[in-house]
Amino acid sequence: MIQKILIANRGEIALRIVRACRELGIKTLAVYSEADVQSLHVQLADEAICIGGPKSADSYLRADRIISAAEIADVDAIHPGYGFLSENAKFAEQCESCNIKFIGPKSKSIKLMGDKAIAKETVRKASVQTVPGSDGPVESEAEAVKIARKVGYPVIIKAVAGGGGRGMRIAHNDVSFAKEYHVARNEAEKAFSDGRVYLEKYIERPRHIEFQILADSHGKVLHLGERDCSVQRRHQKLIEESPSPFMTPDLRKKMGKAAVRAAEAAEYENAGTIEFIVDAKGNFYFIEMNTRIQVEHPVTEEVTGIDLIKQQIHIANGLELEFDQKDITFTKHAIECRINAEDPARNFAPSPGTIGLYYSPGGHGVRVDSHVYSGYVIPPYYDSMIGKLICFGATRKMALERAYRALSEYLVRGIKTTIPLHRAIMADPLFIEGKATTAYMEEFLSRTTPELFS
Ligand code: MV4
Repeated sequence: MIQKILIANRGEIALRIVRACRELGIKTLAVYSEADVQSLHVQLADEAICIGGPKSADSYLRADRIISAAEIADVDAIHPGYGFLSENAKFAEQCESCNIKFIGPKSKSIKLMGDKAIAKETVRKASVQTVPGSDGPVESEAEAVKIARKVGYPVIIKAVAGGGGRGMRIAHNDVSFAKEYHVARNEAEKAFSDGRVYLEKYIERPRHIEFQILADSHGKVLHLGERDCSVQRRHQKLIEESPSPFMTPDLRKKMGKAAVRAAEAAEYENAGTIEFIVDAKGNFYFIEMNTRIQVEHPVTEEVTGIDLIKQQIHIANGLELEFDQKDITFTKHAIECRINAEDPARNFAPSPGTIGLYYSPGGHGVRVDSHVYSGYVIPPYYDSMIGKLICFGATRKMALERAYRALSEYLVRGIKTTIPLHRAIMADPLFIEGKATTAYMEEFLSRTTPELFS
C-alpha cells in the first residue's frame, strides 16, 4: 500500500493532492522550484525538496531530479497532477522501472492516446463515432487535397502529436488548404518535432463535452458523467459545468457507453477523460483522450460525490473500484470558474505580481481550490490560474445564482483577474439559457465593452 507520495506539480493541484493524502493518512513530499518557496503546497506537505530554477524546464519538467528526490525521500508513488510530466509516457516508464508507482495510466496507454491518429483509429475500431476524415496521417499534399475534397470543405488539419487545440488549422477551399497544410506541418514540426498531420471535416460551432472515466487495474471501467467545457478562449477553458445544459438522459447513456468503450480500447487504468465534440443535432464525435486528472475535475466531484484524487490513489494501490455504474448518480449541478491572473479588458494580458488583500468566498454550495493568499507573489513563469471557484446546487439555476453571488464576494487586490468577466457571463442571458457553444466567448467579447469587466 502507498504510504508516501511525491507530488510532481505546483499550485492548486499540488495542494489538492496534499489535502487528499492528509485525509488518507498518506505522507507527502512536495518538490518545488526556486520561484515557489513560499507556495502553500510546499508549506503544507510533510516534506519538501527544491529541484531547481524557476523555469519549468529547470524544475517541474526535470524527470531526473524528480526521480532522484523520490529515491532520496523513499516515496512509494508519484502523482503528476496535470500539465508538466502528467502525459509524458517516458516519465511514467521511468517511474515504473524505478519501482515507483506512477499514479496514472500505464505508459502504453499514454503513448497510444498521445498519438492522436492512432487514438482515433483505436476507438473507431471499438465502434466509437469519430469525425470523417483521413485514415491516419496524410502522406503528401496531393493525397491531402484529394481527401479534403472528398470530405468536403471546411476541413480541419490537426497535428498527430498535438491535442488541446495546439497546431490546428482550418481550410475552406483548395487555395487556403494548400497554405494551411504547409503552415500546420511546419508548426507541428517546430512544436512537437513531428510534422505529421491528419484531416477531419470541420464541425462548426460544436459543443465540447467530455466524459470522466475511472478504470481500475481489474478491468472495471466506469464513467462519471459529462462536463460541458464549451466556454473557452483560444483553447483555454474558462468555465466548465456538469451536467451539460445540452444533455438528455438518453444522450448521456449513449455517450457514456461510447466513452467507456474508448477507454477499454486503450486498456485504460486510473482517471482519464474522453473528449467529444457535439453538433447542434446531438451527433457526437470522439476527438481525443486526456490521460490525466484535469483542472475541471471538481465539477464531477461535486455532482457525483466521488473524490477523484482518492480514487486515483485507490486504483494505484491495485484495488477494485468499490461501486458500479448503477451506483453513480448525477443529482446536483456544479459550475467552475477559472480565476486567472489576467486582464480580460486588455486581451487577457498576464497580470503577475503581489496579491494585496485576498478574500475568497464561502457559504453553502461554494468550494474554492486555490493555493494563493494575501501577500502571495504570483511568479511570471507558470500558467496564470490562481484558483478555481466551484459552485453547486440542486439545479443549474441555483448553481449559477450561487456563482454570481460568490464572484461578488471574491476579493483579489493588487492584480487583474478574470473575476469580473465571470460575473458578466453569469448574468448573460445567452449563457443562462444554456446556449453556449465553442463560439460563445468570441461572440461575447465582441458584443461586450471591456469596461464591463475591468
Ligand atoms: C474540432 C473542431 C471542429 N471540427 N474538430 C479544439 C481542441 C481539440 N481538443 C479539438 N478541437 C476542435 N476540434 C473538428 N473536426 C472544433 C474544435 C474546437 C474546439 C473544441 C473544443 C473546445 C473548444 C474548441 C474551440 C474551437 C475549436
